[in-house]
Formats: sequence, structure tokens, C-alpha cells
Amino acid sequence: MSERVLVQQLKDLPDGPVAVSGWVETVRDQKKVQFVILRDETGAVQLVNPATRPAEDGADQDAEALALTETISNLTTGTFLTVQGQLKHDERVKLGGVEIKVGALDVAAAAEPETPIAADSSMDKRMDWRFIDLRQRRNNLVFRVQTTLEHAMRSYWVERDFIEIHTPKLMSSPSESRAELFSLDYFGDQTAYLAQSPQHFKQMAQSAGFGKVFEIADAFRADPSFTSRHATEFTSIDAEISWVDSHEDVAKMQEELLHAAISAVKEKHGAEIEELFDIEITVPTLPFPRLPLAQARDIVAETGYENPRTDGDLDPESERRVSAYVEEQFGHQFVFVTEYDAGIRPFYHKRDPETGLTKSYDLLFKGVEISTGAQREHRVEVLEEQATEKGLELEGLAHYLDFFRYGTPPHGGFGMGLARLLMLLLGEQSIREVTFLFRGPTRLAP
Ligand code: AMO
Repeated sequence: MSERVLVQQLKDLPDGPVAVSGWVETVRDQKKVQFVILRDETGAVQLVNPATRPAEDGADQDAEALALTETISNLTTGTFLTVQGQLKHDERVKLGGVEIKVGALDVAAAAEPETPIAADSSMDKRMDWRFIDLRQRRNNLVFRVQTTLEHAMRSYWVERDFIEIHTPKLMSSPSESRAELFSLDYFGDQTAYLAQSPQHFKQMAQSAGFGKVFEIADAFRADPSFTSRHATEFTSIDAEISWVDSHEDVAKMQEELLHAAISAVKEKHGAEIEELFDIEITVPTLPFPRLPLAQARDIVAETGYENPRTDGDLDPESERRVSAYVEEQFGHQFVFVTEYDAGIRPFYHKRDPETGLTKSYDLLFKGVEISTGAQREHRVEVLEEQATEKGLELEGLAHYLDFFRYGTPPHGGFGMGLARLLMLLLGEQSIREVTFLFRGPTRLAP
């Protein structure tokens, strides 16, 4: 028995005995010869078997060959199996220039004959059967790209002595606002909230003297919207650093981080992404352009679009227009929109004493917000004032406010949605396509 090899290794192996494991993609059962396309996590290979059909005249036949032919005839799409056979290099084989002549087949688990989805099924139907949908090459690539992105980000941070933290997702108070909050019964009469962000605890790490921290973890938002960018559970990429002079120090770290991560993706998967997603990965140049919000609003107004938002924030169409302007003027897919009005930012954003504007930004990528960053207000009296001004009860924030009563350095950080970054990088239309299992208002299963 040969040891299992991966399909992508076959091209480098000499002709001879091999074993490959995977699932059946197609079966072509011809009278004289049978072909099976077998796929594993690295590629697909053609299996071939000269068919032995029952003789009509009752002549003696090789029982094993008959049984093998019958097994292959009965193979269903999706069946997982191991094949032992003879590898043969043959340039005429379109699929990779190799094929395996089947010696023995060992079915691990047979699939039911009717596959419930096809490649052109609706997104909702594909999500019902996500494990089958994920067998597509494109979908497999999404998660290999995701792995490279996260690995490159971790490497960037670890090389710079950041500490990785895992903050609790069960909380006694909301982590952002009271909006979009999931609450649940917690032993007796207590209420727990699901963390909307690691905001409180990544700031706590600053008071703990950790200096630079990061976390890649789930965040929860009871957001009832059905847009292409919102989920009720998503992976949030967060970082927080001490001793910043302004949000600019945070932006600098984030743009370097994205530069490193996207470079890694292009280097490792650029060609395959181009083949399967028909999109060229552009490594962003440094620094990314910056645009104060007031100027961004003017740019939108000059395009003739009337932003329906009355609070001065940019609506999604305005964000698209700002990005289009930046792409045209500076040839850049990213832009930091900075200096948001205090009224449209959380209480914990630091404000510029002269302008009253927050030391914060939103990062737009190809017209969509992927991140919010800011310097934080670290003076507890000012924090209390700003929280009260926003109508928040200090009692509920008591533990958070305590973090800043016993010494804390000036600090800042950002939160970034992993799925939004992936969606835009790969030119996909919805975060559902790049989320392993999407969670939304009407989607709790599988
Ligand atoms: P914010 O609320 O802007 O900021 O969220 C940061 C980023 O998280 C992603 N995101 C989402 N992704 C999918 N579905 C959602 N419902 C969803 N909500 C947010 C977006 C967004 O830009 N604590 C601050 C960050 C900070 O200041 O450090 C925060 O959570 O990509």
C-alpha cells in the first residue's frame, strides 16, 4: 500500500504506484473505459479504469476487475474515497498531464445520489449546503487567502513585539453602544451581553502595561440589516498601542500591516486569484491617502450627490464616491477619512481641544468602510464627561472607567472586519461569499 500523497504533488512524482484520497467530482462511465475526476484540497486528478463488463456469452472473467468496474459505475458525486493505482505522466491528459490507472478503490463514505445544490444555485440555497458549496476551488482559495492574510498580520505584530490577547465575549455591559446588542440570561437573574468588539479589554491591556496588543476574534452585533456588508457575528481584527500622539500613529501601523498582508497574498496566491476571481491584487503603496471628513463631504457634494444623512456622516454611496475620487486623483484603493465630528463618534474617542473634532478615522477600501480607528480619551474625568454627554449611565461603565483611574498611557487602536477586507480584496459582492458560515438575522444554521 502506498502512502497518501496530495494531488498537487503528483506532477513531481515518477510513474509508479501512488495513493490519493479525495472526493468524486465527476464520473464518465463509458462502455470500454471509465474516468473519474477526483479532487482533494490541493487539486484534481483523472482516474482511469479499462471497464470489464459482464460477458454476454458467460465466458470466464476476472471477478476483481468486474467488481471494480461496477464500483466505479455506482460512484456518486461527492463520495470520499482513497484510490491505489499507477501514476502515469501523459501530456495528452488536459488535467495536469497525469492520470492514475485505478488498482483498488476504498470508499470512505458514499454520497447520496442527488447533490442538493449546483454551482448556479442561489446564495441562500448554497448557504444551506455550505459544506458542499465550499468544495468549489474558488471557495477553497478564499480560505487559503484568509489564512495567509491572518498569518502575515500575526507575523507583522509578533515581529514588533505585540502581545496577542483573547478577550471575553461574555460581558456584563455593552462594549459599544446599547444598539445592536445581544443579551442572554446568565445564571439566575443576571444578564450577559455578547461583545460587540474587544474595545474595553484591548484598552484595559494598555492600563495593564502591555504596550502593544492584538486580537483576531469574533464580535457580535444584533444588526437587523440585510446588506452585503453586515453579519450578526463577524471576525474582528483589532490592535491597540500605547504612547500614541494621535490617531496618525495608529493609521501608520494599520497601513503597514495591510501592506505586509496584501503583499503576502499577492506573492502566494496572486496567479490563482487572477485565474479564479479574474482580479489582479494590487499591493497598496505607502502612505495611504488621508482626507479630513469635511473635505470628503465637499468632494461628495461636488459630484452632485446629496448625502441623505443629516448627522454629517458619510452614507455608503458617499463612501463609494470618496473612494472613486481618491482612485482617480491618487491612483489608490485605500483612503483614511479623518477627523470625524464628535457627535457621530463614540464617547471614548479623543477630541482635538482646538477643533473639537475627534482624533479618529474610518478606513475605506474600494468604496467600503473596512475599519475604524482612533486615539482614545485616557483621562477618566474627560471620559466621564463625554459619556454623560452621550446620555450613557456611568454606573454601567464603572468597570471600564476603573481601567483609567489607576494610571494609563495615552493610547489608540483600530478594529477591522476580516470578511469585508477579504470580500473587497477578491472583488466579491457579499461577505457571505467569504465567510465560512455566515450569521445574519435569518441565518442561524448550519
Ligand atoms: P466599528 O463599529 O466601526 O468600530 O467596527 C469596526 C469594523 O468592524 C467591521 N464590522 C462589521 N463587519 C461585519 N458585520 C457587522 N455587523 C460589522 N460591524 C462592524 C467593519 C467595521 O469597520 N471598537 C471600534 C474599533 C476601534 O475603534 O478600535 C469598532 O468596533 O469592518
